[in-house]
Amino acid sequence: MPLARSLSITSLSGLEEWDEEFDLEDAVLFEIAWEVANKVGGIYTVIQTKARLTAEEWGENYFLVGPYVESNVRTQVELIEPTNPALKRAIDKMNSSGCKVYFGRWLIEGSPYVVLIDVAFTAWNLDKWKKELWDNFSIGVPWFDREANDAVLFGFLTAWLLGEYAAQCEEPPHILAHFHEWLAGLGLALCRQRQLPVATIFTTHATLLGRYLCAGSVDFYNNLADVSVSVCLYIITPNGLNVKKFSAMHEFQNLHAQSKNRIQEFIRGHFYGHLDFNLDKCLFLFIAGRYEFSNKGADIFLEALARLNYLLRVNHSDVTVVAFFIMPARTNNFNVETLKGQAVRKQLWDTAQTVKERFGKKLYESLLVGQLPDVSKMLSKDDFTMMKRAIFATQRQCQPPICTHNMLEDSNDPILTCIRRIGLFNSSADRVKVIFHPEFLSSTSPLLPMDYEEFVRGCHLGVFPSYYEPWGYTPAECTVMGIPSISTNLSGFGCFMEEHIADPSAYGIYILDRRYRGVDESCNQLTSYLFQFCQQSRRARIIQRNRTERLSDLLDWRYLGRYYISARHMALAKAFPDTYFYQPHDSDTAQGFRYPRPASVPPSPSLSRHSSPRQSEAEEDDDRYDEDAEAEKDRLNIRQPLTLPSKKGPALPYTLPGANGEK
Ligand code: G6P
Ligand code: 1S3
Repeated sequence: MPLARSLSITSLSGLEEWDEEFDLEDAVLFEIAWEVANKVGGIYTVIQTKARLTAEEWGENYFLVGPYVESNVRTQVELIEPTNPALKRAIDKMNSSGCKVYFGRWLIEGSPYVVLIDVAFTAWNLDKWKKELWDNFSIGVPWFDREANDAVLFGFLTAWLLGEYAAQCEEPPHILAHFHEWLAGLGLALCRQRQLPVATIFTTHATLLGRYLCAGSVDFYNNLADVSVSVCLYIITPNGLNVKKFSAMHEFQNLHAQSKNRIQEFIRGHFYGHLDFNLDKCLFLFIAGRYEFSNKGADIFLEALARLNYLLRVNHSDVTVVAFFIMPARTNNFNVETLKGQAVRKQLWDTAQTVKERFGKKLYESLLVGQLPDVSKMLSKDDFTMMKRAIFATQRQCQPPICTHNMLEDSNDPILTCIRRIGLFNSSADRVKVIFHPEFLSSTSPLLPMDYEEFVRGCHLGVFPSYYEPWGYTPAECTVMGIPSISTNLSGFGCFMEEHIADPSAYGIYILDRRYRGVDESCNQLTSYLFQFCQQSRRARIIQRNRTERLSDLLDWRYLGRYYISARHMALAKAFPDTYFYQPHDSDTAQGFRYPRPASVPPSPSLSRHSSPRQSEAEEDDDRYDEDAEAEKDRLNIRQPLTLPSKKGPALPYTLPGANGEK
């Protein structure tokens, strides 16, 4: 079996190099999660994007373990014979004992091996395993809770797999099992209880308890001390992404322009008959994610939009804001008015093309005979009739719709109810328009045929004012695409960026204070961020996007993967002290890394509050400037040492607010 070797992470355009001496010998890594090849939420993104780096370190000895879901396997997994002889024997043994376990390659970057377990096939064991759970751990599972039942089956089956694998190895194995979130957590408890020779890691993504507490009427953060939990935190592992680098440095700016054009096309259709605003001065804002109205901050975003609408109106701004809400809810498909909008736009386009062709033909014929055309005769009566009819079709008796779909619970829907209360109805006088798209985006949609990435690239600002957000991939995704975003100091992402960037807003990373301010104050802060953003010139936005994109290395797994790597090495050394020795990284001072303010931002603190780039009126719409010189200036200004982990133990990448008892 080929030996997996330890990994050396080289420098990422200036971020500190990191090299850990650690020979993995013959260790085998099983990474276990319900979201392996099975997209439910953010954990899928963690596993899927991290796979390449982990596969680079562990090679043939890396196995992801997840549930077998036929529709996913058909599109994402190539089933093959197990490559590792002991694993093959273990899988064969399980399959001859009433289980269905599959082996394959997950067709993503890094092509990791996957072991997929059909939990439903072994449901005959459920009662027995639930009893065992009660007898040994005093854990009772509700009778008909599908999610909990799946967790029981998955937990027992993964523990069975690990035990069987250990039994099939000729030499005493060095197994490392990494479990993600409670849905996989039972496997870990069973490994301990059965005393399997397995080093274990558990990663919580904090998906459940906090979410439910926050969504209730508990003032969560001010009452944290009263919540009875026993948590043993050890390493915080920030979530990374696979950062795509383009050979042309500013390709992402071109992609922004292309995607924005496509969103503008959609807007032309959606607002047909009411296109009384300048699309060139129109800014696209969006919020996206799981539909949790207050946890995700959709509530304060709407309130801030109402205030922004007022500010733009009283200041006679020529800017129009279109705010998209992309949050899936129960619907009966697209509504007629929305589909009609796109049909009307298409008809106008077709009419324009027909007239253009006729016009072009006449022009050509005239030039062929050596004459300049008589412009007054270039369009016929029929052409005018056709154009008038197309214009008549754009008449509309109602306002452009707020919601693109027929909602099943229209009258109780929190977003729609709030919109009714604040009165943002897409009227002509409103400078802020709202579009609620209660379905995730897809490139095959007849309405807005764009996938999520294309859509984000075309927007100007992502707004994620979450009240509960363990990490939050949405602003991170914006950052690596060079799109500014608003997050909060109650999200893992916001805290991480606040810790690592001296002046985050200068880089287009606005971090809202939802921890130390009341809701109304946070809402005012959000309104002022939005209003400031609307006042930026195009050139300022371009500069800001460049700065945002420059942060992407910080969010790359090639940089952030080190926390996972440290955790794995620590776990192996703890479980197998005779074979592995974990030497924490050679540094005493875990000062952490910080991006300084961009060189081009004025140093005065009063100005730094507005440190998004601002230009004079004359420069307003000039989108050409020396981007490379700007980038170079900032690059030279960056880079301070990052030291991880310290001798006393792994350095925390950042401290959660309140973690040191500060108020
Ligand atoms: C990119 C393109 C420019 C375009 C600009 C629009 O930078 O390269 O050609 O003018 O986007 O920016 P805006 O913020 O107005 O969408
Ligand atoms: C969780 O998924 P969620 O959307 O339920 O895990 C994600 C990955 O760690 C994290 O980004 C998110 O904040 C959590 O909430």
